[in-house]
Amino acid sequence: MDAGPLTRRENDCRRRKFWTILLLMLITSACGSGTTAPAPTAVAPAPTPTPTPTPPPGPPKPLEGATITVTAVGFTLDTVSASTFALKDIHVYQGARLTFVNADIQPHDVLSDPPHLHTDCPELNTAGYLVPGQSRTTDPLNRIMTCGFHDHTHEGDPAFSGKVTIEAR
Ligand SMILES: [Cu+2]
Repeated sequence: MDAGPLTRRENDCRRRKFWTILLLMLITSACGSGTTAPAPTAVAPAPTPTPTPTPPPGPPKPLEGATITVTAVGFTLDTVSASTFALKDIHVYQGARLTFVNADIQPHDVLSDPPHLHTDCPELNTAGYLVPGQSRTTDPLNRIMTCGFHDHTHEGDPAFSGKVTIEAR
């Protein structure tokens, strides 16, 4: 092969080739940039702050005792206990006692359920018969159970009944 200086013809050929290639490159790059959509920037999702779990309100603490007043229209739980519990769902700690006060002008007879039998919670029967103005405290409620109580002089009247659940400490 002749390694000497290129002929004019060869030179022209090279120049044409060069410009052709350059033109093709420009076209492809133009096409490329025209059709290629910019790659979507991957947006890192903002870290979701872990919500601090609100502890569910636990059951209210059982009472150390409660006072129930008997009036002409029914039983009333003392206001402090009533702020936490309903008369029909009193919760006390094991060993607690209930105090019954007869604020009526009639006698009342506080006894354990079941009506007529009064056998479920003999501890409650200590309250028993109360003349007007009299009050009495039950024996300690030591058994883990639910005790219903009622006024025997108003047997079957829901206003003269209640329930206490004894819980372990
Ligand atoms: Cu009874």
